[in-house]
Amino acid sequence: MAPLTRRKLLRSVPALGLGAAALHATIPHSHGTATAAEHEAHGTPEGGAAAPHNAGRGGHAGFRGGEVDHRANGFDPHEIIRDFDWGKTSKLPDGRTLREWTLAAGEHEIEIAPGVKFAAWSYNGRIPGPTLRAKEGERLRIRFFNGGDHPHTIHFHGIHTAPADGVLGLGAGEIPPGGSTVYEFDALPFGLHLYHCHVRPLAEHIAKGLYGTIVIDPKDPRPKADELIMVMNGFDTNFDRANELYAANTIGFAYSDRPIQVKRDELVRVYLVNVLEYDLINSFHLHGNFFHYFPTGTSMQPVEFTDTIMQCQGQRGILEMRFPYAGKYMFHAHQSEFTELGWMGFFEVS
Ligand SMILES: [Cu+2]
Repeated sequence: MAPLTRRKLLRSVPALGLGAAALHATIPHSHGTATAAEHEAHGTPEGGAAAPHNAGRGGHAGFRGGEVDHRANGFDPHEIIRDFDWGKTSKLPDGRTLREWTLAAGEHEIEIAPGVKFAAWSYNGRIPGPTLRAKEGERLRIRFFNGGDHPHTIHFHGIHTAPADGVLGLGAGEIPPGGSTVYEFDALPFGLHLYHCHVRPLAEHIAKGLYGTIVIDPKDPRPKADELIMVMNGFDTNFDRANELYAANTIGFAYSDRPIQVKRDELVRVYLVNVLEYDLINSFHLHGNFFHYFPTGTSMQPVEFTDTIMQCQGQRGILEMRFPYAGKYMFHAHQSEFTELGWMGFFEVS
């Protein structure tokens, strides 16, 4: 008999609450306390199960049983969201700017939901990795050190030479444990790009957490805004190549527990990237407002004014919005299943 999976349970159980015991038994968890799936099941009002302690969320599902220990994880989604790493700059003989970073791959256990541990791989100890920020046309140099127990690389999206591509058989190829290399290329084209490990099995190397974003500002910069980075991801906690948890910036419900503070009428710019493995499509839906959408951020002209966009893995885009009214406005994947398993949050407009 084929093993019972979360997906099959979601299909076969009309109300999540009824499936709580089965989910608890199915999804491995490291602690004696309730799993995220169980929290989820109990917290779903439609399930008619125990009343959620997070009723303050307006009836939306969440994880019970405390908060993730961000300090133990070594990163906090509330800091990652506004953390852009401009690197270290110097001048090249031809007058151009050289911008440099050091990225190290490593392996460490993180808590992705209260009491749910995950054996993660990361760049610089955080998931997503640092959000690198540069200006169009600069020279970029990234020193890579592999501090993990498996071969890894960094494959950057962008326009560059073959040896800088970070794949097997080109340039330094796969970097063995303890090894290092340097990736160097021009910051082109302007826009929003991603980087990730490109060692096979690729799905595992990405799903473990080896990815991040690079933002290249156009020479004629975008208007001043409150800028946010959101990397849509998920975690396969029982290695069945299906995700049990979904999030923006790794920790499900983080921006529901503590909404993102923004100002009324101020321009908000969201750099949105989808790195989600195992699911074909991800999406972003905003409540109470619309946004302009710039796919890949490679044009200054938006292609759409909408409240919902979708991205397959590797797709990304810039969202620009202003909130005309104060209050709390939800955002989430419009796949309800992802929402209920962590990918949702709030903007709090003051
Ligand atoms: Cu890797």
